Amino acid sequence: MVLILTSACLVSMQSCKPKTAQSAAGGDAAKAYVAPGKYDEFYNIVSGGFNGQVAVYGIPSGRLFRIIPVFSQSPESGYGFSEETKPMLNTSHGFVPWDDQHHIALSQTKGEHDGRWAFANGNNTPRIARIDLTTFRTSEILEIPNSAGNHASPFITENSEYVVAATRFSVPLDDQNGDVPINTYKQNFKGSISFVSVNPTSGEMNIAFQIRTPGVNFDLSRAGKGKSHGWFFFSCYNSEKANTLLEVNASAKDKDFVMAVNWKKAEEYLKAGKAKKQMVKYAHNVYDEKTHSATSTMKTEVIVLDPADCPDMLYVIPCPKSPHGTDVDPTGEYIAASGKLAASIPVFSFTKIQKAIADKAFDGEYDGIPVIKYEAALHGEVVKPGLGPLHTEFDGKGNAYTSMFVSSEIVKWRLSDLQILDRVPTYYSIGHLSIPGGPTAKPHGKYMIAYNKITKDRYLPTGPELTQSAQLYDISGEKMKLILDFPTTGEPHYAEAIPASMLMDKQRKIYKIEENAHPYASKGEGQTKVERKGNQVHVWMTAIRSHLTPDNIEGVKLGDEVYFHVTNLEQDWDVPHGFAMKAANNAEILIMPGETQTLKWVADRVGIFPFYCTDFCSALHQEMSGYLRVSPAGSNVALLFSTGTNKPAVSTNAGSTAETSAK
Ligand code: K7E
Ligand code: CUA
Repeated sequence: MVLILTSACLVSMQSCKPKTAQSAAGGDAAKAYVAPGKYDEFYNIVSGGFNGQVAVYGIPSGRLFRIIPVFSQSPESGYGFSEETKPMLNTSHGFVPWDDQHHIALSQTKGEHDGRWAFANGNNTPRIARIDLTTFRTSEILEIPNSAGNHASPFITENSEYVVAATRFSVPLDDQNGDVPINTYKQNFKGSISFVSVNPTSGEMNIAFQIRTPGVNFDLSRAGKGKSHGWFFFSCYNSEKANTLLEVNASAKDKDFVMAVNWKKAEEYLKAGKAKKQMVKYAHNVYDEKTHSATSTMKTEVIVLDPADCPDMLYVIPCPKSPHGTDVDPTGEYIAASGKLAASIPVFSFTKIQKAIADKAFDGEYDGIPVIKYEAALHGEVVKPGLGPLHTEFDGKGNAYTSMFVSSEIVKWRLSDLQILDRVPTYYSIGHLSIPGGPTAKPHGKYMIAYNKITKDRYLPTGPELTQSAQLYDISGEKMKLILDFPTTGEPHYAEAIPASMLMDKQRKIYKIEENAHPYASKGEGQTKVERKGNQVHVWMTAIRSHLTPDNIEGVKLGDEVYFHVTNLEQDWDVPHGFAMKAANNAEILIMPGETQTLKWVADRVGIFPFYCTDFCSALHQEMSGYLRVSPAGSNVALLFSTGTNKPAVSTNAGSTAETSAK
C-alpha cells in the first residue's frame, strides 16, 4: 500500500465505519461453510506483504492450508536456513533474507489460468519469484537490475510469454556513478521496465530486454489481452519528477499517465538490433528438484531499448491524479485506471487508443513520448464512484468491481455504460480485491475477496497490532453480499484464486529416491557414513520411521563445522521427517520423502549434543533421536558412527571416563 494519507483522509477513514450491516446474515454465511472433510472450490494464493511469504487459503471457507516462504527464511520448513536453500535468497547485495511481497500472477495460456506457476514480486530488493503449483514451493528467484522498488510487478501476458516488472523508484542506472546530488533527479534518474521471458516448458525466467523510460514512478499495470494482446498498460505517478515531499510535489499536476507499451513492436526492434548491452549485476537463483539444491548465478548484462531509437513503441495517456493501477477487462477492450486522489474512474478504450495513434491525436510529447489526447482515448468515466479508487477486477459478465480505500467500499459498475450498479461496505480501508480468474480472459466469477488494511473492531484484540484480514463476498447475484471475514497472515495485497480442480490432482506426493541426485544423498542406510575433511565433518544420515542412521556419532572436535546431510528414505505421501540439533544457529530442516537437506552446525563446546526428528511421524517419533559427542580440539577420539551397536568406549585422556571428559 503506497498511499500517503492526508489528515483529511485519516478523518474520513475514522468516520467511514458504517452504522449498519456489521455482520453477514446467517443465511449468507452458510455459503462460506465447507463441512468437515469436504474440499474448498478454489485455492486462493495470497500475498503476505511484509512477511515476505505467500499464503494459500481455501475459498469459500477461508481456511489456511499453507504458508510458502518466498523472500523469507522459514523456521517451519528450513527454507533459507538449509544449505540447499540459502542460495535462493542470494542477490547482488549478498544474502537478503526478507522482502515485501505484494502481487501474485498465475501463469496463463490463451488468457486463461493453466495452473502451472505463481509469480510473486519482492518489492524492496527488486526480485521476482516463481512458485511451482505442484509442490507449493519457491522454484526460482530472479533479481531485477536498474530497479529500486519492484512494486509494479509481476504482470503476466496472456500466454505467459513474459512476466513484466517496472520500477517504483526511478534511480541512476546501475552502470552509472550514482553518487549524484538527489536534487539532480530530473537529469540523472531513469525508469526501467523489464520483460522477463518464461520458458514454456521449465518456467525458467530470463530478462529478455528492458525498456528505458523517463524518471517517473510506476505502479500497478496489466498486459493487454485478446484484441489488445501485444500491448501493456502501466500506471505512472510522479510525472512531476519530484524528489522530495512526494505527498505534495508528486500530486501537483492534474494528471499523471498511463503508459501504453507496444511490446510486439519492442520485439521487432530487438530483432532489428536496436537494443544496447548494458553491464549490470543481478542474481538468478534456481532450485533443482533432482539435486534438491539451489544454485545462485550472478549475471552481468542486460539488453536495453531506448524509446529514442524506437518510435511507435511507447505512448502516454493522461490519467487523473496519482494512478495506483490499471486493469484490463476480459475482452481486452477496456482499460480502467484508478487515481487514488481522483473523483472519477477513467476507462480507456483500446480501439480508441489505436485510432488516436493512427490519427495522431496527440497533445505534444512527454520526454519525447507522444501524449495521446485524453478524450481521444477515453471510453468514458465512472462518475462519483466513491473515495480513493485503487484496484478493479472483472466478473466476465460485463461488470467491474473497484476497491475504494478511503470510503471503505467496493463499487460494482457496468463496463458498457459505466453506470454504478451496487456498492457494499468493507471493514475497513480495502486495498486490493480479487475475483477468481478476475485478471484473465475468462473469470470464474462467483466470489470476490477484499483485502483490508484495517480490521479495528472485527476481531478479538491482540495487543498493539490487530490481525490482518480478508472478506469474502458472493457476487453470483445482482447485489454483492458479504459472507465471511477471515484473518490472513501478513498484510495481504493482491491475490489470485484458481479452481481446486486445476491443481489438486497434480500435486507432487514424493521425490523418488532413485532419482535423488543430491551429492550427499544416502539412498539406503548402508550408504550412511561420517567423513572428516579438515575441520569439516560431513554426516550422511538417513531418516525412516522411527530412527536416524547413524544415531551415535563420536570424534567431532571443538570448532568443527558439522554438515548433517539427511535423506528421508520414506516413499509415502506426507511423511516428512525433521532434523534439529541442540544449539544450531539456524532452524530445523524438514525433509520430504525421498529428499536430502543439509543442516550446518558448529561445535561450540565440548560435550554431548542430542539431535532429533521434529515432525511427529509415528508412535515412536519421540524415540527418533541420537547423540553427538564433541571432544576437545586436540583429542584422540576417533571418528565413529553407528546405529544399534555399541562400540568400545574411548576416552579423550587416559584415566578419566568419557563422562567426566565431556564436562
Ligand atoms: Cu497494496 Cu498492490 Cu502494493 Cu494497492 S498495493 S493496495
Ligand atoms: Cu521422524 Cu518424527
